[in-house]
Amino acid sequence: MDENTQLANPGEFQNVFGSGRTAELLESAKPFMELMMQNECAVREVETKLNVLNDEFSTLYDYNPIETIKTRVKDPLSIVEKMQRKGIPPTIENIENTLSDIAGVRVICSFPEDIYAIADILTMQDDVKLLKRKDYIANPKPNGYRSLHLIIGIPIFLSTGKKEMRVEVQFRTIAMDFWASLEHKLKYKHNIKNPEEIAADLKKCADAIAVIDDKMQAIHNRIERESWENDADR
Ligand code: 0O2
Repeated sequence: MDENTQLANPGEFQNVFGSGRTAELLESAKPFMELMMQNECAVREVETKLNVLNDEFSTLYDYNPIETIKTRVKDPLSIVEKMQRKGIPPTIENIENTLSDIAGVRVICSFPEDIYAIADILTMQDDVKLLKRKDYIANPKPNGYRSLHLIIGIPIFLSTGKKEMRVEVQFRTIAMDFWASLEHKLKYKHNIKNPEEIAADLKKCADAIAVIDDKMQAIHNRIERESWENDADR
């Protein structure tokens, strides 16, 4: 258990769950659990769509554009913290209307061109709505962060009918993901002597990674082209 998830006073747990109101408390948490379940389902829908595309590419072209798919549903504490940061009371209705990143899918591709190809194919599907697109690859953040972010609307089918869910889909190359994981650590370590120096080093790495990603793309394209030409000559 990390320091964020520790109860301020361990006795609180006893007070809450030993108060004879356990059933009532669990009942009142049901709408929130329902929201989390629906977001789990939305994440699974998107993951399945991406796996289908990857399988199709693998069968037709002997090529996997997607290296890895990581999924997560934002944890309840982070949801409440984000609502507090925005100054909005964390009711179910407010959470649903405000947050677009409760359901998150991260798609790790080998090459930058795969990112745009898979993002386009996904958003062209007729049950997927593109709600927002932020291209931090074409326009990197000042710290060097690069990724393509989409917010998509996708239906899930419940016993009561269809419900449209929002899912944040982040696309990155393997190298961009490697960088973002390390950079993310910097945000949560508060006992570092020279964070500015590390941030400057990370920025240099991000720029070097962008150059390498482009070079790897060019080599990959050349291999594909030459092997295709050789096959055509035979
Ligand atoms: P977690 O734990 O990854 O979910 P918004 O969500 O729209 O209110 P914002 O900043 O406009 O906030 O969203 P944006 O820019 O689309 O970024 C949201 C997510 O992208 C972040 O989620 C990170 O996952 C990732 N991200 C954005 N900028 C950076 C960055 O500079 N470094 C790294 N490592 N990741 C970044 P969360 O909510 O921060 O956390």
